[in-house]
Amino acid sequence: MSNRQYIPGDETRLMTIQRYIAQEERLHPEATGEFSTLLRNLALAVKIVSREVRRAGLVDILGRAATTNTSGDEVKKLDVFANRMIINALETGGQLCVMASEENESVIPIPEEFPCGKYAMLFDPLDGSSNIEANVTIGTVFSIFRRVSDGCRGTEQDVVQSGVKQVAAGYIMYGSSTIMVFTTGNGVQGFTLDPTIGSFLLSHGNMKIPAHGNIYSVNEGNREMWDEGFRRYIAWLQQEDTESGRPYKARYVGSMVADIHRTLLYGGIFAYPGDRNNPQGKLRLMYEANPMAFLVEQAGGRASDGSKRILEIEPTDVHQRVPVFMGSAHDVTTAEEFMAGKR
Ligand code: AHM
Ligand code: MG
Repeated sequence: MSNRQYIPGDETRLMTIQRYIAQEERLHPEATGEFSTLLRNLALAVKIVSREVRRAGLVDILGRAATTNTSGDEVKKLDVFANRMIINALETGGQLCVMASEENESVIPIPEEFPCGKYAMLFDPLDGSSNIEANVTIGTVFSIFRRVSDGCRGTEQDVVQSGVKQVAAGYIMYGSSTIMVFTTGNGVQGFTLDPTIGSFLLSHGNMKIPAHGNIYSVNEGNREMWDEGFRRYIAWLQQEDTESGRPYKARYVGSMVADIHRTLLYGGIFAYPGDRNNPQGKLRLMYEANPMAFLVEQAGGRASDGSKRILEIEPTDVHQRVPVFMGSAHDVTTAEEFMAGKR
């Protein structure tokens, strides 16, 4: 299949998300079209979220909503809007059997009046929400599984599956442009929103992460609370050794979507380790770690919880957290070696 990229000015070579999915479906004669409809509906929802993110400074939807989410984090109004937008756009289509959102305590059933389908979707509607008011990049993360429960209306069983079972995952980053990056298990593709025509166009075909990089991305304010192995690893990255490309550069946006996007493009390592106060770290397995791990692996990188593959973790709770180390294969392996006391 041709993943030819959009060259600005060459309007004859546009590859939209729809065209890409249609091409993919032709490789699977058994495909019913349900999945492409699901992605189309998601793309529409996030275009509207993107519009609201861009207008956020102009209208009075910024600021704290009077609530906290199930993980105890503060919820901002844009989170509430994005959450509602995605639910509304996807519950009516007939492709999903159930949803789960980082912002909702319980799974989100598909109302009886709407048809239900064979997929289950989890999402973090606006990740990096502490950055909203500073006009810093934020994003949406999604993860899609096949229904495994009996019956048409899904249950928690459908959204608490191990990451290796994901059929698709991706993120939408609301940065200087809006980009949707996703995988269906056949490489990673990035589509940039052209606001003048309202379409996502292939801009980053078959993304590959460099085998090693020279950037580390972690909240170093937590250093004192980290395990000794990880502290030694970061200290080692900061030592000068021109032959092995050290010292590494430090880059940390504090929006996982932005930090992972940069890591996919430039390589290096993104980490949110456990620490003595939060042994499982901060990031959620089902909403953040699994979808990003699927993307990073599909781009040729590695995603670990410190000792094993994130995608192989058997989840027990839809909101559980997990330590995260992902990025260039070489860098993640070195971090694991330090944490295992081998270096
Ligand atoms: P959120 O889902 O409440 O926005 O939290 C997740 C975010 C990630 O995007 C980011 O990697 C991390 O939290 C940053 O946390 P910290 O501020 O502790 O560095
Ligand atoms: Mg969030």
